[in-house]
Amino acid sequence: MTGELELLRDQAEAELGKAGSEEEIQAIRTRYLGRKGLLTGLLRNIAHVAPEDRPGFGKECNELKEAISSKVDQVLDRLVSSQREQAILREQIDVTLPGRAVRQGRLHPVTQIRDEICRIFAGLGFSVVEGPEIELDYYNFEALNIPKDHPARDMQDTFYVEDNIVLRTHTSPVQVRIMEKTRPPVRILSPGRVYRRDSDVSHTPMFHQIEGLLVDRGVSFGDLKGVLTVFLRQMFGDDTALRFRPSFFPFTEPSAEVDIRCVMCSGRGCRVCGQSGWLEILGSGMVDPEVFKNVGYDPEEFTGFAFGLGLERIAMLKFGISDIRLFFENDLRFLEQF
Ligand code: 2NL
Repeated sequence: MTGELELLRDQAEAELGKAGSEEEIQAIRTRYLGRKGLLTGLLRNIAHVAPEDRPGFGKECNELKEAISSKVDQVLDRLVSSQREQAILREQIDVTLPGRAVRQGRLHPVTQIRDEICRIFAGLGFSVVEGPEIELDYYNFEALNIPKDHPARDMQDTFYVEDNIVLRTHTSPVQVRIMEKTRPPVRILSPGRVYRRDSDVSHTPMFHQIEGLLVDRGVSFGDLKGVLTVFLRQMFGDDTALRFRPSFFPFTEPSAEVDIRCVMCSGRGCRVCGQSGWLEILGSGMVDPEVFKNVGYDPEEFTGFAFGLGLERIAMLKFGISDIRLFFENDLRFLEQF
């Protein structure tokens, strides 16, 4: 190797030995091997070399080029892997640190009760239906045999949107709409929000209701008692005592309210059941023939029963809650208990 080439090699190796960054190493590659680099410059001077020495000179130049190039690669590799090693040390993760807890959500107690009731009635062949919360006076009252001057309209203080438009006071209008559209047999359950102008420890202006309706040929009060008994025993336990009490609703005749033995005191008498030993759970009855006429069913051909219950009331009894307003405050300390 000529002295000039040896000098170039030693110089390149010395510079690479001192290079501390990727940029410096790349700069060395360019300075020696680039198009305008030192080695390329030497090769361009081949004209000044004696003709017989040219093949040897060219070969040596190429060998040096290879040597510097692989040295640059080697130094670069070493730098990259040592940087990587340092990064790994720097970014070490402490796997013993406690993790961040994921807060688990849960269903609102009223939703839990709704789902449970829907599940029980699904097992009895009922399907769930829904309808508008803003309702025509006709579907909320008129079709249900509650005329304009009927005292029931005072019993249920109603939110009026416009003259003939109300916030529904029960979910019965959903069932009226279904009956208008379909022929019996009908077996439906209508859960949903209802609205009444009322507010104290046991009333909120919005609450949740479920109503049920079964219509077919030959449906009797015995069917009403059978279906509601199966439902209440599944809901409150197999040995729950029940009683059916005569009552009145404009849309059913005869009508009955259903009580269960008090879940708090087992009938001995307490504050929750007003010392009676019984809790009123739902209202029910045989659908009034007037309602059937309004939806185009022949009351001589079809009979049926209907019932309605308030979900917050059931949830209060089931979970032992004394103030209905707690359901709507969204206080997690309350909601996380269910
Ligand atoms: C209660 C009482 C009741 C009904 C709701 C009903 C629906 C149609 C026809 C006839 Cl479409 N009746 N529903 C019947 C009896 C009682 O609810 O205390 N609810 C909280």
